[in-house]
Amino acid sequence: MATIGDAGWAVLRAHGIDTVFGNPGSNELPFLAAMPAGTRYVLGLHEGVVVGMADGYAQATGGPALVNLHAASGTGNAMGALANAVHAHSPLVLTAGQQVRSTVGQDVMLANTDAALLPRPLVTWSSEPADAQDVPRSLAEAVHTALLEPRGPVYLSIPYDDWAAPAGPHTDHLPARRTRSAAALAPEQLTELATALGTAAAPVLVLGPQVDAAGANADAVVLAEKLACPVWIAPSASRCPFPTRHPAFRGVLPASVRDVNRSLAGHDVVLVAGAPVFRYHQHLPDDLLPGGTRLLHLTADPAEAARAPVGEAWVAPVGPALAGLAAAVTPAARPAPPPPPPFPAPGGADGHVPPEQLFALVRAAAPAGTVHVCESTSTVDAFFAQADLTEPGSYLFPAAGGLGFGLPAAVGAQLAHGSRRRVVALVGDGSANYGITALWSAARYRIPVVFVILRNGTYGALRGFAELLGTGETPGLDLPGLDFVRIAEGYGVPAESVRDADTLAAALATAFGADGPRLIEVLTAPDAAG
Ligand code: TZD
Ligand code: CA
Repeated sequence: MATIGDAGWAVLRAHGIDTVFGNPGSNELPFLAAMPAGTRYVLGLHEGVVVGMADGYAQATGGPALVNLHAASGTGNAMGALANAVHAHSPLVLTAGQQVRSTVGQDVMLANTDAALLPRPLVTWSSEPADAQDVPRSLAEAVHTALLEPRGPVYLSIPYDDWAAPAGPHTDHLPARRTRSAAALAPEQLTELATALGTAAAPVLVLGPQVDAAGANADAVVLAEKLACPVWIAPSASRCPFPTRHPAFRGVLPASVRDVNRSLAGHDVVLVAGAPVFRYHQHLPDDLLPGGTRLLHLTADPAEAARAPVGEAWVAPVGPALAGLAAAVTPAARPAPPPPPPFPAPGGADGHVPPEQLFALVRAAAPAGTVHVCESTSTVDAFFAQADLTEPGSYLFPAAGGLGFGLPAAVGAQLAHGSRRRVVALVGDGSANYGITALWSAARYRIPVVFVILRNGTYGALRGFAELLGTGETPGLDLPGLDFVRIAEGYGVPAESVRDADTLAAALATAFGADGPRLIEVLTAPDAAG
């Protein structure tokens, strides 16, 4: 007789789910025992890493990723990483084991009373089936909800005695069910937007992560070329939606009201596509937009549209909308922007490798199509000054700014891409610690990520903020005495430390040529070793 385990897994496998990212406890063992042959279990040693790996995997494949957590404590450990996945609109299906159904009310050890409440308000859908027989349908609902626009993580708590229970009637229909997001711009809406852009004197595009997630980067190029207009990446970029060496590319918009206003000066029409308006960070008040500027906002996320403080919004999947706009706009009579100057020659130094020089060396060493998972918070501008990113999916950054994404997401993305694309993780010596156990998973499963740790001995970005906020020298900003070579070797990843450009170039060549993970610690500031 079919069990809940058989019926539940039939649903998951029907959606192409053949990988589980997890960290198990007693509540989860019956779920794991029900895993069908051919399913891969990727063990992460901390739940932040488990969710970070799944997030990188889902962003690399575009499909759902299944996570299995241990009750309340496992879910709690996962919350920071979950915030990133929410803002990345990653279709993660989080499951957590629950104690035996009949005992939860007594709050026995490892029961999670009110389990569905715990991950809210981060997830938009969270549930614990009211009966074992509803588990397969609930799993289907979880997958559909995660995948329907605007996409995002969902959570399901499942009592462990459910898995071996007999499946009820009506489970046969579940695996074949599909739900589709079908909304699109109406023809007259497309015309309205195309006319506003086509008749603008000086339009500008501001593109966000949804464009890259939809693989609409080439449509954005056509639109920018027809409009002969500049293109920015929206503030607090978590993906790269536009080729960074295209003549129209201007970089990442700075993340303050004042600097957005200044950067958009002189433009009468701004199209923000696939991003919030705006994901500000530094609080520098000013007018939201230059006087007289009209802002058009295109997003797949109704909440993003509703909460924006300015602009007119259209809610639709951005991929087809950009393709439609690219086809519909009248080409402008303006001259196209000139080609970009050659990459600036980054300065070198004695005894350390400044970040911009490091990024130039990575560009020279990385094979075409390399995915850059970045989490080095004070060096974002230096990275984009040296970046040559063309293919969709070439750049990932924690979408909610929650550190601990970089190392695990790189492992998840490399697992998804296999031998088709290489992944390099460019991670600060602060950020690395929040997801450090991802190194073990990379070693354990021979996932050939090139890990580069930028060691400046400090929380550099916070030093920048200390200047902005005038808080002076505060405790908790320095990180002396970290040795990433010994840490990496302890987790099973071969590593070396470098402090000059030639040695770094050689180390990168070796790492990109390896068939397993490698870690390179780079001293990026004079006093980095502390
Ligand atoms: N904890 C978590 C989970 N997320 C955070 N964003 C922070 C703390 C605060 N934080 C930042 O926002 S940036 C930063 C911290 C601690 C410094 C990161 O240091 P790093 O990079 O070494 O990775 P830089 O280039 O030295 O800033
Ligand atoms: Ca640092």
